[in-house]
Amino acid sequence: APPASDKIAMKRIDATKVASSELDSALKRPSQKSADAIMSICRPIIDDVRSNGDKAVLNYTHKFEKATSLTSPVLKAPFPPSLMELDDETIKAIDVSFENIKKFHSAQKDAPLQVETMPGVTCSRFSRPIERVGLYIPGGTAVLPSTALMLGVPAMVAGCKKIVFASPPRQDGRLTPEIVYVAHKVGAESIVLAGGAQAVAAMAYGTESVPKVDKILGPGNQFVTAAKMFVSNDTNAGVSIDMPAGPSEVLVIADKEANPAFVASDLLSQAEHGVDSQVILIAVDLDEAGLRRIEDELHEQAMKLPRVDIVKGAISHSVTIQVTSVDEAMRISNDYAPEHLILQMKDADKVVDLVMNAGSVFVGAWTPESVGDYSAGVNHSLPTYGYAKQYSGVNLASFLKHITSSNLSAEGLKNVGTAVMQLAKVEELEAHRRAVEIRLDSMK
Ligand code: HSO
Ligand code: ZN
Repeated sequence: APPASDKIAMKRIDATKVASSELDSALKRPSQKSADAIMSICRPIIDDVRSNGDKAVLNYTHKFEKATSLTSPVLKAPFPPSLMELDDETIKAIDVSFENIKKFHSAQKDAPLQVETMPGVTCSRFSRPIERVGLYIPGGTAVLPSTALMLGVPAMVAGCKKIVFASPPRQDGRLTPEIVYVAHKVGAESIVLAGGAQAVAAMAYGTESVPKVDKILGPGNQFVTAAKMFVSNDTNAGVSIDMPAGPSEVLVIADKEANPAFVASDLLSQAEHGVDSQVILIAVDLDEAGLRRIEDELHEQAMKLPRVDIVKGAISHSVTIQVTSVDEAMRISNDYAPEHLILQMKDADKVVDLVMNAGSVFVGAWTPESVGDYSAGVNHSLPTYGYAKQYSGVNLASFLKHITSSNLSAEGLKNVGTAVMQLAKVEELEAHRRAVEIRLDSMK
């Protein structure tokens, strides 16, 4: 075994022995930079893009991405094949994932519904696509064409008329070809070659060449998140967003039956995302030897990873919590509301019934989170930072509006009119009352 000091290890907390406040503080997400500080950087960028359009966007891309050869901030479809040259294995992998994501999201279509609430009073609901959507694909330490799939495919399935991608280009001014290929497959009309607040502002307000969109979706760093929050609060922009995004996280619940190597591999696959990622292991009824096996695996596997330095950062604010029952594990998990919840335990599928708050659940030994990150069909754009308590992950409905309609017959108006007139009277809204009365009188 390596000397204790060099070991990549999560701290341990025995939930049966500590005060609940100690448990709470161990489960705190790593704190974010203050929103004010971030906003004071974003605000001038947003204003600049609003007033100076393409020129401002291009300037920021030259400055932040060092892509100084770029002469236009937008790549319009049809995208040249030379920008999406890929090897066969990658094309196959994207195609398989595309089909699975498409299948699962197509199945989320809900049929229009119609209910007669009283004889002659018909209420309906139907959905329509959001017309123009802007999909942000982060750059940074890892390129994520999978995120392009997770946002682009549901937008396509929903029938959004205008799909705009935005992603920061590489220094040579190009995007990673996988992203262009996905944009092509989902029928995107253009790709904004920019990142950060400048990309968000361009899509929110539109520029000479960037189309204004109605909703902006996709994860990003704190600048992207702050800019999304800002534009969604600006009534001049008339744009909505998917959800606030924070660093990625996973919570694994493992019992004695779990394979320690599998458990460690899942913790690490999330830890390698970023130094601010957080991974939590809840060990149900594991003895010292059982905990050790997972910890040794974690260290050994981590040391072999190319991103071991990032892993070390994430592990430094991660924790193992020892509990004695599945109920206790689920209580803690529901309270934490993890973005990803992995159940590696006996009868894992039955435990799913106890899940109240989580972005996406991975059930049993053969379901690593990676399958959901890429290819199974579920979406990987999920609520982080405890927002799984009130938000759903990206899904087909994220790209739709539900519209209701009512259609009454004369008989229907007779049936419901009395209630309407009485409530209008209570609210002292006489015109409302008369709109019914005038019709009832006309029937006499
Ligand atoms: N686990 C990430 C998604 C991702 N993983 C993209 C790999 N590529 C956040 O859900
Ligand atoms: Zn991942």
